[in-house]
Amino acid sequence: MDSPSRSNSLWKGKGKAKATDVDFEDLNPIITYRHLHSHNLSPRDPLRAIALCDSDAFYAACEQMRLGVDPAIPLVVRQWDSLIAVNYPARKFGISRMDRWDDALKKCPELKIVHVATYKEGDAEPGYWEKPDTRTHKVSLDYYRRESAKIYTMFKEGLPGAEIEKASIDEAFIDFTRPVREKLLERYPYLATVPDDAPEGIDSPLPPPPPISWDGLGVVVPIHPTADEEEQLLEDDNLTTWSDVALSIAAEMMGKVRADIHATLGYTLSAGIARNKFLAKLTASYRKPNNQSILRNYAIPDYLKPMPFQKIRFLGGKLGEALAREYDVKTCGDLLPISLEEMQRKFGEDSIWVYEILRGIDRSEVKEKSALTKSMLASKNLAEPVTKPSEGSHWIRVLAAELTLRLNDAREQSPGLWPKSIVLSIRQGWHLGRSKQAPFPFSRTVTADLIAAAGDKLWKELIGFDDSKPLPIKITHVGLSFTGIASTESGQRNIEGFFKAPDSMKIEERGTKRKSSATTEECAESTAITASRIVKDLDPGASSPTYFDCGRCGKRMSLPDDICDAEVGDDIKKQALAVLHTAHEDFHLALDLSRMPEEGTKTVKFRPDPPKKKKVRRSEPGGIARFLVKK
Ligand code: DCP
Ligand code: CA
Ligand code: CA
Repeated sequence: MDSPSRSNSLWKGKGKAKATDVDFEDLNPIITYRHLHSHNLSPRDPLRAIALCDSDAFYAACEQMRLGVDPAIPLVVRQWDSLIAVNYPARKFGISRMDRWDDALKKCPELKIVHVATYKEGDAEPGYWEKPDTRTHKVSLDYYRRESAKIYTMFKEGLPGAEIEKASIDEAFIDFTRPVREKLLERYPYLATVPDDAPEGIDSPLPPPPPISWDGLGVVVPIHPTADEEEQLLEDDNLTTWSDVALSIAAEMMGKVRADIHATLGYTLSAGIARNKFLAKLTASYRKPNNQSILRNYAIPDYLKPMPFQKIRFLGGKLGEALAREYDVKTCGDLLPISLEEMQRKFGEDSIWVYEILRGIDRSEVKEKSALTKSMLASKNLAEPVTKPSEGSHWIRVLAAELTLRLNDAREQSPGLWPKSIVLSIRQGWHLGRSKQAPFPFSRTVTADLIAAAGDKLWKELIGFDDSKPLPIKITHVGLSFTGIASTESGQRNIEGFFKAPDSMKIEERGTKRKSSATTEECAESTAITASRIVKDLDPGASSPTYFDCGRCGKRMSLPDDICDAEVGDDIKKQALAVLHTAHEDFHLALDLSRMPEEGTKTVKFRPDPPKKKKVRRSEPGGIARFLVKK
């Protein structure tokens, strides 16, 4: 091990910081003892090591494990006529998610096709049916959610000290900075104390890093992809930085957990490891499947420059289109000559983040989401709209079965969990919607009958069951949800009380004309709650952009990053937006109810609250906000 006595000549290393490009001048920042010893690890920390870990062909892998099928056999997961997951052996036949199941079968006659599980009325558990029908069945992703939770638990247990943010059903960001820091100090103990002769004390730069080997740590993205192998090796030796050391330790840790998950659960995962979330995500798909790729700081410029910027998350939508149109360009490199001032003049102050992303800078944090889901939504887009009031019961039973299973799953983890309210929402298209909400009384056991009865009661109050009366709207979407899920508090009424109550509250919605006192912060919280959930209720096939403006609070609600992502199809975005819409409405309803006296005992027509002092901005957003809203 190196000793501190080496330090005499070490300070010369300081001058080595070598920017390969004026646009990328922070590739080898000076790292001091203060950085290393700081307890507050900020996103500006020069030794950050972040990974994005994504399961390979996730739903297909889940089905392959469930059925005990050989992983070399081509397998796809079907949802109605579309494919939602294609394993890697099937991809070799040119099959992709864009194919219909019958076209895929033509490409590979021995293809194993598994239809995703569905709920059928009257069944407590989803099942795998021979011929599920979208007119009567509802897709269930419960099995994938459970497998996803197992993977997440293995991340948590296998990576103590790391911050883990579940980003979608099959991926998570992992911030390795803290555990890497500990390992650095353990492995290079001479870093633990500032040498007496350090010229600037704790602000002195660290001594030059030791040589490291990348062997067995994954695929290292080359600094100059066009250089020949020998040149690349030479570069590797000459350009090792402490950031590389940090990334290599993170890669070691990541590799171990991926191997453990594979050995225990059978899933293969791919990871990207880099200095920030944006680059980690981009690097994760460098070599799939079952691989991890490492993007050293010096490799950032040549990796980013040829990348079509519209492939980058956030830039896949309108903003990307506007940039491409404005400057007639395609790649990140093409946009580098645009000055920050120019960009801000055209796209607003906030476009500094685009400017920075193009230079490989992203300071967003890896944040663990609250373990507790505060709401649960089961919803269905109806291929055939409900045309008679009596048709409601069927869907309520189907949705109730899903909520039962999910609430029971959650209660296995935390037995005291109970929702405050149950909400029924119906919608016609995008603008006409109605919801009705009631407190959900406590009962020791959760059954589908119990939930369906509560749902029926809401339906009865909202629509009725009299087929001779016309429906108020053509119902194309039905949602049943629980809100305010928390550990049970005393004082909740029991179930009998619920059914004796005179009437639950009624709130009607007319397009976007409603107003309320909900603050944008509250709405933001609602998005955070729903964001993690949206991915779980996907059902390809509806229509919309990637955001909507809430008519009540003026807040623009955008889809979470992983949905806006280029790899997610448009149909999924549309569906996800429908879920976000309903969930956001539910949030407002819950808020209204929480502010009303005498919970749940009378019918209340919604009245706008008096105007608040602090006005919610409703005007059309300008600058970059025209294209997106940062979350
Ligand atoms: N999914 C879906 N519909 C989509 C996209 C995804 O239902 N349009 C579901 C099925 C996928 C899972 O989400 O298995 C994860 O999505 P990914 O985009 O990560 O794709 P895969 O995991 O299937 O493949 P890859 O190995 O490319 O990550
Ligand atoms: Ca995946
Ligand atoms: Ca994914």
